[in-house]
Amino acid sequence: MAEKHSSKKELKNTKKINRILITALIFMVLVAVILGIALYEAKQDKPRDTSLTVTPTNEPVPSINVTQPVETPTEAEQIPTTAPTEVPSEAPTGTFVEDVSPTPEITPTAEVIPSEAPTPTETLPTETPTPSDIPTPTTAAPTPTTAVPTPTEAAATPTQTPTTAVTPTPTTAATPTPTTAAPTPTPKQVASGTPVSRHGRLSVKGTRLVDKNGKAVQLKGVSTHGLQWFPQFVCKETFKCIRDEWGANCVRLAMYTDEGGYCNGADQAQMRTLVKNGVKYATELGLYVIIDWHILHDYDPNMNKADAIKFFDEMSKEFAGYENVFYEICNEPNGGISWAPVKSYAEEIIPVIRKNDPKGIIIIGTPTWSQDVDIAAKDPVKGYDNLMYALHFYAGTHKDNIRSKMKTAIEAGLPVIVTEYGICDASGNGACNETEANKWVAMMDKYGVSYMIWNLANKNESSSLIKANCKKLSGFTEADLNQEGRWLVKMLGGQLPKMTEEELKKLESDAGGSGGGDVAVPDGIEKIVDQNGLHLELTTQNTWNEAASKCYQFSVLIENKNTSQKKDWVIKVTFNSDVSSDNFWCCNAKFEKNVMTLTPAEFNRTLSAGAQTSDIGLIVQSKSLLKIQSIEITAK
Ligand code: IDC
Repeated sequence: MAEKHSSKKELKNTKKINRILITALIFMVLVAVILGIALYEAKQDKPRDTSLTVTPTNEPVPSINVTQPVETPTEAEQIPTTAPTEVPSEAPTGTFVEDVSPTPEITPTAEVIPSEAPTPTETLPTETPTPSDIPTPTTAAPTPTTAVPTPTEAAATPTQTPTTAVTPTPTTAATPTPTTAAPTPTPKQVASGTPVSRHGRLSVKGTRLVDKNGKAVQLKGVSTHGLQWFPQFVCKETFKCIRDEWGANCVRLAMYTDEGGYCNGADQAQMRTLVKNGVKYATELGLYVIIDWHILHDYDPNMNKADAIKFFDEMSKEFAGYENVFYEICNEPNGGISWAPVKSYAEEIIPVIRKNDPKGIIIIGTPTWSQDVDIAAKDPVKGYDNLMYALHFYAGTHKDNIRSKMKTAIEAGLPVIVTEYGICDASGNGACNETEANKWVAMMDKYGVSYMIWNLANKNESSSLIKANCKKLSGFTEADLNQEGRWLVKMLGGQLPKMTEEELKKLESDAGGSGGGDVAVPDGIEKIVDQNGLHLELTTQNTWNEAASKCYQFSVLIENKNTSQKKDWVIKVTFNSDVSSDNFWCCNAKFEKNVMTLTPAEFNRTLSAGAQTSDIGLIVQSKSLLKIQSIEITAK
């Protein structure tokens, strides 16, 4: 039984082992099958990566990629400018293998490269490309904003100077803000050098200025305002601007003697330095320069003659060797002073200058605010070369009557120079009269007369070229200039309307000759009255016929002889006949039939004890010869 039991047990064990073996065999077969499949598959399959979009190939780039360069410089300036159609050789080429969005790396760059990307030649300023200026493809191409030449860059070189001194043509303005259309005419022609380098020392031949070659020249320039008030414009930057941007060839330095000027409180050494600096700047820039002893309220040049002698002695010693310096020995004698004392003053000053500077041109002022050139012409200073005589006008006030004086003087052989003029009225203020100014320019050009405009400053008055709110010293735009300044730039640029031959002839015949036909000055028209402690002088400066009218130019002087201040003076003049006027300065004037009433301008309203006012003037018209019936002066 035990054996039976044991063999049963053995049989059971054997079966168990067999089952295990079979299971193991099956497992191994399974493993082998799986491994086989795996190996097979490993042999057959490729790795998959669905994110990959480009398969590198060595194929040529399809055309689609040519228009969309695959290189993506982030900055426009990194783009080679020579050939946006060429793909750099190192650039990865590629083909789209799946319809997937391009990754940032291959974003088409067309929007980065401006489609009209400027080529190097387009972006260069057009005037003078030199090979070294042209950007090479390897250097950064200029971006359109910096590369497009601005008008300023395109402007002609600032060293350009007027074509000839006869008709200076300004260069294009190198103003900093050309978009505001500065009144800067384009040059027709550009001459090299400066006015002085072209023309050298000027001299007087007959009635004209001629250059070193004997060729007639005209100075067309600008006068400063009183140096004691506006010294800042004695400045090389400003002088360069008036030469290059406006086309002037001369500057006048107006050194006032009175009104806080050289003989009336100014630091004389400082003033002389300022004048010398002005001459220095003008000389460095090749401009002609006039040193003006600017008498005005001190109406008789003999008043400050001793100072004048010392001043001109020093100046002519200093500038004897200069080719560009003129001496103007007295701005405007006035106050009724006649030619004789002015002439005798000139005869004292001229030898002082001549002893030092034998060649410099000397300009002599004439009576009646430098209007009486016709009178000087009858009795000019003798014994010296290179003398000229000043004629001044303000186009709002002085018209045919003064043009007639100019014509008369020149026809009598007097060399006339307009060292000062304005296009407003004689007060330096009031409305500008461009029609009359244009007539003046036509006449002066016809006779070859030189002219310097009043004034290079920014005072709040019509005769200041620059607006009061403009603090610049150069680069003036149209908006920076007053009407007179804008007119000047046009005029110097040769842009005034041209006169026809007939118009010129009429102009000359209107100016007549010999003073335009004097009307007799009626008896008693010069009046001196003393009333209410006020001394009044009403003087006839000039008389002439104009159309059917008789014209009388009066000057008025008032002195307060009271011991107290007086203000709001009123002068009432009753004539024998009806009178009218649209030309008065430094006062207000009303006309009712035959009564003329004069009242003050703002600046001469108040007269302190002992004070005088003398710049008042007016031109009265009447149909008949005038006589004064009565005059009265009152004040508060
Ligand atoms: C004027 C100035 C003005 C100043 C006045 C008095 O424009 O600002 O207050 O002188 O000094 C002249 C003179 C010139 C005058 C000018 C205008 O030569 O000095 O300037 N003028 O009145 N003569 C006729 C007119």
